[in-house]
Amino acid sequence: MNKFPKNFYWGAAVAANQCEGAWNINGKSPSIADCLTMGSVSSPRRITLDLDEDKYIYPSHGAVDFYHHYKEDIALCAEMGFKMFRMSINCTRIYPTGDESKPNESGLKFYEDVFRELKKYNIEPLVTICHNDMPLEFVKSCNGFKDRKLIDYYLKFSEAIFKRYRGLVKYWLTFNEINCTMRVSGNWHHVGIWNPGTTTIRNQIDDQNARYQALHHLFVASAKIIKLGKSIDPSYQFGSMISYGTIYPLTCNPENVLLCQEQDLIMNRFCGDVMVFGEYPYYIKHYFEKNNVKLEMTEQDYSDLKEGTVDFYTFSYYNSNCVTVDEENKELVSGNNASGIINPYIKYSDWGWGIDPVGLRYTLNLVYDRYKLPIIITENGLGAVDQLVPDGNGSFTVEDDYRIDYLQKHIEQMGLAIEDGVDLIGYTAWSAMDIVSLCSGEFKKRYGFIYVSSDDQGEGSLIRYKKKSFYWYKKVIESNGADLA
Ligand code: BGP
Repeated sequence: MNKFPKNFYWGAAVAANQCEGAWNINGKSPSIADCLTMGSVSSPRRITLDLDEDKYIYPSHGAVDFYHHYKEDIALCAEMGFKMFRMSINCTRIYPTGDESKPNESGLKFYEDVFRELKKYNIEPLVTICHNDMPLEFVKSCNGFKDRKLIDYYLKFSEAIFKRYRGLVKYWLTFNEINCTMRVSGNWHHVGIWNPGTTTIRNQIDDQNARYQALHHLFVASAKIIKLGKSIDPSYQFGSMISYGTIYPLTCNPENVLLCQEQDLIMNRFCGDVMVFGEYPYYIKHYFEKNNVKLEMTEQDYSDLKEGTVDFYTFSYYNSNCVTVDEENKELVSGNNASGIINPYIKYSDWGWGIDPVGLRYTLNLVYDRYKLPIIITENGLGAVDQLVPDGNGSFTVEDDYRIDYLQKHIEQMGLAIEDGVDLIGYTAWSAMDIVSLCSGEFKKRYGFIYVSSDDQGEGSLIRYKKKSFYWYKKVIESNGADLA
């Protein structure tokens, strides 16, 4: 018997600033992503408030030029049999600096064309309203979401897209990986806060109170966007988007278990709790008190949060991590947005992220048990260096068995979670085609089913090639997850 439900949403994801390129044309202004330089594992991406294109490479500027290749890319996704395509809208194409009273028609038209193209192939878009983008202007004028006025900006932007894309889009996510704001690194990517002295993504100067205040503004914006969306089209469905950094206690020492529980609540559950239940949970009040965080919240905020809860729950899952109270035992490894202690039971990717498929089944059960909402896994995949080789038919391919292995094992665990009773309705792997890496800016950290010829110098023909995983995923989708071989 097939474990996956009949209308399961198989697909993959991208984000506007990581794939589109065309960073300054047709009215678009620079976003916070456009002033991040190329980096690597050893040299972090710089944040340059003033662009210096002679000195630095800015990977988002050209990216893989989805802006001009979207028809070709969507056709390839359709060939794999996609049912869903997760993408984001870059707000700096619509209200480029934030001050405009009318949306930029060229930006609106671009996404309309993309949605129409998806519709042609019966692919359902899943649209992230804000995926690490914001007019750079806002960082300079009001330090991003620290300022309440950004709530109105995102409402204005959302109203324009909700009205324009009625009938073309049904599923929306408000803010990508909103819980990353719980970490210092979230300052730039997630709330557009820059404090004097910050030079790179990895070493940001933090004003904790401002960051949490900004997060509160994100919650309120998200809730008001959901209310607004439903008033424009009651059939719109909204989801949360949580970066789930699954955590284990390194040993069964009760102190480790307690530490693990605390971190899981704060880092992984808090934001989901607010978005699903519409209120701040009990444990965060204590955490804020302990850390001397004082937030400004209005009565209206409380009712907005209550009235703008999500319809489904989504999360990204790449790796798991361990925690311990033992000071001696602290061999650190990285991971998506979080680091932890090395786990002797799992293997690690070339970028040091722990590969833990069983952790995905565990996480699915955790979140379903808590929220009882339909779930979509909106990101999951393996970043690796790929080698282009002749395919024997006059073109090129990548023999990416390591990626197939990663995805196959994760999908297997998804099937088991469905058997456990979890209401998993979709899976958008990261990523459809190779795109710019968020953490390092590299092109060589590739996730796609489709190889895109571009390199870390920002050079390349941008020709698309089908990897071995492309054909494999096509089979997975055709068989609705029954054939994973
Ligand atoms: C998530 C982001 C994505 C994506 C992914 C992989 O946190 O939502 O935008 O980039 O991580 O990370 P990276 O590209 O740094 O390997």
